[in-house]
Amino acid sequence: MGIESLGEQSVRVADGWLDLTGDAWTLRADPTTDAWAAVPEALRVQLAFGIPGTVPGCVHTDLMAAGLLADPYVGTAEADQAWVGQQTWSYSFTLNLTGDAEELYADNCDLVCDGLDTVAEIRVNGRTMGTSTNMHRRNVFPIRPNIGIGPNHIEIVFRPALEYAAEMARAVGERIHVEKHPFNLIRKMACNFGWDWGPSLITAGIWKRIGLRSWDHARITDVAVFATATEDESGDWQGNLRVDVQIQGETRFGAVTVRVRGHGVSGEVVGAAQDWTTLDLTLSDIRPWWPHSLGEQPLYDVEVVFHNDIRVLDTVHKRTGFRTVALDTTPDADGNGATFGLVVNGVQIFTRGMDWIPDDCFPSRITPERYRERVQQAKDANVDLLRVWGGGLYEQEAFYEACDELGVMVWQDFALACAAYPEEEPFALEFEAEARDNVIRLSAYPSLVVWNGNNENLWGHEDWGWEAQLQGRTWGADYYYRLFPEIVAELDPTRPYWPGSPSSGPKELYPNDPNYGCIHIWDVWNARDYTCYDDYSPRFVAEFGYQGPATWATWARTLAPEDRSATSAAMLAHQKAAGGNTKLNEGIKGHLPAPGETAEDFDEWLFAMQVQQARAVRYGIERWRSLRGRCLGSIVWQLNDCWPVTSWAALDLGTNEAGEPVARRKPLWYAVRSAYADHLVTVQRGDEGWRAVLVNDGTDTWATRGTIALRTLTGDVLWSQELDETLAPRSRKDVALAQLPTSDRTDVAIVVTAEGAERCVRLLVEDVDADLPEPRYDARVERTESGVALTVTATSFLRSLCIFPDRLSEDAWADSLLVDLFPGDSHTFIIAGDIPEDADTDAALMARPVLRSVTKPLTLSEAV
Ligand code: BMA
Repeated sequence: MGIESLGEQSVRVADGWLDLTGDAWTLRADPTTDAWAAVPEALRVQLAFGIPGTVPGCVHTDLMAAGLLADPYVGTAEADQAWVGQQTWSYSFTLNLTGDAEELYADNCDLVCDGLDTVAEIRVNGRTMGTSTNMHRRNVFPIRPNIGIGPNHIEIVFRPALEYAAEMARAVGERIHVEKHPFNLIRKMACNFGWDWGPSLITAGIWKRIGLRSWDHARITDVAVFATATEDESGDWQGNLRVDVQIQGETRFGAVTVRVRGHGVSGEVVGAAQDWTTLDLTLSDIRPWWPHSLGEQPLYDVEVVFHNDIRVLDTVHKRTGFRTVALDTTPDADGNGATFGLVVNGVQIFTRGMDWIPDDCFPSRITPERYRERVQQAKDANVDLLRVWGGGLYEQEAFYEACDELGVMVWQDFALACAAYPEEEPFALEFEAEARDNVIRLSAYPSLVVWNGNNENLWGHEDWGWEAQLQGRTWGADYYYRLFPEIVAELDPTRPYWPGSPSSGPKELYPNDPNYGCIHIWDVWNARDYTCYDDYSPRFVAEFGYQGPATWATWARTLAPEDRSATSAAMLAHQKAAGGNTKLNEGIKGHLPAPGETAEDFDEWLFAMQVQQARAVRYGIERWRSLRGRCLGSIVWQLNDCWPVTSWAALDLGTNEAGEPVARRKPLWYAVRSAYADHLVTVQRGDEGWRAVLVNDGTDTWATRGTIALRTLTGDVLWSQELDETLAPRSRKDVALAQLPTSDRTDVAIVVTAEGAERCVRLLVEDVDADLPEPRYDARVERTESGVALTVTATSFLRSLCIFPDRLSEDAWADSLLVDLFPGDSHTFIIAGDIPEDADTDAALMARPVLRSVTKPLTLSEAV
């Protein structure tokens, strides 16, 4: 048949693609609207005449690039920028077509827009070609009859998002939502309007790829790829591939060939072309795709060629991996609950997850490298699943590509969160279109393992008084219980669907029931102490979390020196949670010495609140893993941030000297890494007193020896028992303590050491009540190939020893944090980054505020 081989890249050959991304666009504001009065006077002339526009991009990033808008991430700048979101903006481009332009000779020429944010009208040479009101879907506008030789004016006009939402409120009635703005009345990333960790920066622009595609007769419009794996009796894996190809135009005499290859195997199947052509292919001896916690991530190239006997008409390339995913929801024998666990290639796993939010308020500036770095940071913290939260996006391709390559599973929410959503038109059609679009778009990625109906909308309807306020209006139930599951079943039968996070499954069951499905736990943080995690015995926790401030280096670029205190106006502008600081202050009581809130206390405040955050989340994870079996998943709210803020995130988002984004690790990131390690040792306090729990989520048997001891903080061993346990893969074991401490002694800790796991040190009382001595230690700094090595040898008990090298060099970070040392113990921190080599720096590395541990009070000076 002579089909050209196209190599690895996803390229089209048989039709013309003219890329329109780049910086040749012009951005203008419309001076004839009422909102124009809000535009700062100094900017009016420029904005009416036009400034350079970049695509993909948005108005905010273009204004910043032109020097017309302060960085909203710094200080209180966000507060003065509401005018941006209120304007009508246009992006325009002049396309010069010469007489031999392919676009003019093809039968069809389409303007393909992968993402328009949001209320857009598309004009070509002054004529309206179409509109779009949904940021989450792709648009294709046929424009062939409207272009000609010479200059062609392409213009996309964006109306203000809130104006459109107000129109929708008049048309279908208001609906209850959290936060200030009615994000539920427009199909735009919800958190763009402000969230309890994010600013309100209402964007507009062409946020994804745009281009012109010219084609004759017929073209491929969509390709869906579904790859599953089955193991035969001899342990060989078979790959099953289904490819659905949608073709627009003339299919007669055409054929579709699908070729798959990789890792030494290849296969091919040919079928007659139809509007929708479905081809199945079975491959033997494939290597299955696994999450990184279970194995490797072999990926296979899939080439889809639409052709006739004479030539190739269109080609699409995809990449996939073979694996079978399922949700185990087997009912309990007593009928009072059900399992809820992910099963990959037949293996039931305990999910070690984190929730993912958009990595920037301006998603168009998230590069593939940045996605990859963020997913790598998650993987490095032993995270094997990211839940893409419904108040954000169906992410860009590079996110899923990184997850595929790094073995991080994705739980994808449909993009609805914390609100009632109307079921009337135009919404019903938009939801259907966006669901179809994204289910197909993301089909090939093996990392994507679950589709989920929404975030907290079922719970809100049940528990937050929505039912009364709705007065019979629609709220989205039809989407979660009918539309989305029907679309997933029709277009992607290889993936499980769950109605919501949280949800117990069937409509009749209370959505946040700990005996069923997935739950969210938010009374801890909002109202209760974190030890109340012990009151829960859930099946799967899809959200729980605790706030803590960003790192010092991130604040240093966000706050002027005089604003660096817990309660400055600028700092509070970066604390978006209702009563956030009060909850921090209340929550720390009884655990850690409460820090002051003045500028002098800023170091103490950051340290104490960050340690509290890390401990609270670690406490929760250890509880869920200690229940392994009944509980099969933990998803921490949240991995990342979209700007510099005090939030639930483990990674903050700041910038470096070059203005590049940097996600610095907060102490929580280290705590998650420890708590999610394959081998976990934890000490839990139950009704019968204390017990040690060993958990093995590794792929191999874990045979371990060690001791369980009661030690004084001065280092004496009061009693100890031997530990000698063998744990099968994916199992846990309770180990009773031979002697139980009789009272809550303030001077002792239960210490469990087990080969192959991090040592567990559990004080019997909280730090505020413990006899924490004044810290004493020896320290030494060495320069090694892997970085600066700081070795600390304790001469007194050191509690939660941390090093914050970002105090000395903003890009520096340590390999470990939050270490407990008994007298005589040593620990070496390896510090990466640009640390100056001089005596003053060495001295600084060995003392507060760079090196520090929990003391009573926190302000106590720490001796070297
Ligand atoms: C849940 C999430 C988010 C929120 C978080 C912290 O409601 O789904 O909406 O940011 O809690 O409050």
